[in-house]
Amino acid sequence: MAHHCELDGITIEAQADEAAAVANGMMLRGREVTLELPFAPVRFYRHGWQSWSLTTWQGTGERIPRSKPALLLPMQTDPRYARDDRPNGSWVGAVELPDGRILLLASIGLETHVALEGNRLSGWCEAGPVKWLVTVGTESEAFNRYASAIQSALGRGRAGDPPRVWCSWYSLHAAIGERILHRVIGQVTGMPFEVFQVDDGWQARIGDWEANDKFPSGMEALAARIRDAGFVPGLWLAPLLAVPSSRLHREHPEWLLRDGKGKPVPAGFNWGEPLHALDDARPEVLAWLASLMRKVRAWGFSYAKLDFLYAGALPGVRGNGMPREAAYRNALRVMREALGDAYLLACGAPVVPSVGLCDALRVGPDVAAARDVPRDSRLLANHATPGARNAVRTTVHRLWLDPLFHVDPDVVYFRTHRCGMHSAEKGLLRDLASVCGFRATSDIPGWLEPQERADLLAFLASRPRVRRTGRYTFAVDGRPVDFSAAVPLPAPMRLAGALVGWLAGRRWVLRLFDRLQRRSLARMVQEDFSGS
Ligand code: 9PG
Repeated sequence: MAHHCELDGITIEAQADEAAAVANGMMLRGREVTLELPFAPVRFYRHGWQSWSLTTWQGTGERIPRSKPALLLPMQTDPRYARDDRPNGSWVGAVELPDGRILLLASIGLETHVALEGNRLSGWCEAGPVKWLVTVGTESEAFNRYASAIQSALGRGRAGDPPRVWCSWYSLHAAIGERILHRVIGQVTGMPFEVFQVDDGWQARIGDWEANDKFPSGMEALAARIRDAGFVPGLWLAPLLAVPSSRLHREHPEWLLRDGKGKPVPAGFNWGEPLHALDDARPEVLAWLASLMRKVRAWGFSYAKLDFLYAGALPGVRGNGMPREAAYRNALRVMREALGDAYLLACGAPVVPSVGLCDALRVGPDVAAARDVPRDSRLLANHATPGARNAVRTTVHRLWLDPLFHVDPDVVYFRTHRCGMHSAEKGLLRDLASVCGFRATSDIPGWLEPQERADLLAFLASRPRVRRTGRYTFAVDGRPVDFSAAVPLPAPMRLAGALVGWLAGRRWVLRLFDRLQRRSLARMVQEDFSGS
């Protein structure tokens, strides 16, 4: 049905089942809604599906190159829209009008997507009709209104300051073991962290969440050691994934999410193996997830970093026909409840479906000890993989989510040892962490020079006053900070990219890469932790 609307002096022709004026905008209802604007917008706000997905303002005529290879796409974005070349995004789309104001179209519901074609902004839902907010204002007004609307519908995470976290990933990666962690715990003891978080590398397999043989004393003993040192024990898991080599995969093939042909839905490739997703609409899977979370609590961990959560919302055939994001949200709720009062950080997570069920959400790709990895960004057009520039770009476009959960920009670096970033780049990550108010690092104290250690301690203790002065600029305790250099996408290298893209799509290449990476990490850890 057509509705003729006036919004802040702009005449919009809207198609929707219903339309009603609300404070500061309009509420539409429908499975599909379209807004015909009286002029061509200048820029489109593209909101990525999950934590790592590219989120940025783009030119309305700008075509973002498709990322390669297809095998890795499910880890980067919603695979259903990965081939949609229009400016498009998940749940929310906004346009910048010629006069600088922002017009935002966003669903108060799940399973939705927004795209721009010429002057027409459209939104649709994969499930039934939903409510849509249309609002015009400054950038912060428009996004704040959307954040409060989602908060009213879905709730929010716990209030108060986020904990300060020491996380094992960005120094030791999967080369952790209890001997090394005990030494790191010794070094971190007395430093002002609330949480010591054990990341990827403790588990037998992705899917088999038991200690591997590098943790002969078991997870309960590790948690006790962390608690004795004065920290809240934190643990990483990817509970919605299973790799083919896992016992879970072998013993419960019926738990895997499958496509219309009965094949497991591809969920990416990592750890040298294809990733498969669990069918989170199955009651047995939900019961297993709850008992896994209770087990982690019983071990003594009360901070859970639940990762690769997008797997639970991939398109597939769910037995009860439940829409994919609703199924994911229900699984997250089950895990949330089983975790009791533990702190829940969602990572690799579909953003809006996680609201109200997590305390923190990673809002960008991983940082890394390098500003940019040209292989990924320029050859593969992949802006969702580890690298400081990718992390800053997406995070700075997601700060409006702050009222809904603790906004996690990932860790910061102070070290020079085993870090390829210049001090200005490390400084930018620290400033972003200050803007987010989330403080975490993986720097091993023994790797730090005295000045670096002093800077880390000062950073952990600091509570700077942050004022936003522009889209990408801030005053942090009065000092101007500008993130705009991280925003432009690096120029693609198409020809070489085609070759590297082909190679990166071969499983044997990915397996080889994984093996080489593991070997060099093991060597590094051996060098750094031999002797004493
Ligand atoms: C552990 C890590 C850390 C990290 C998480 C997640 O291939 N990929 O695209 C890819 C992206 C992110 C990623 C790993 C692989 O990192 O964000 O903090 O916990 O898993 O494996």
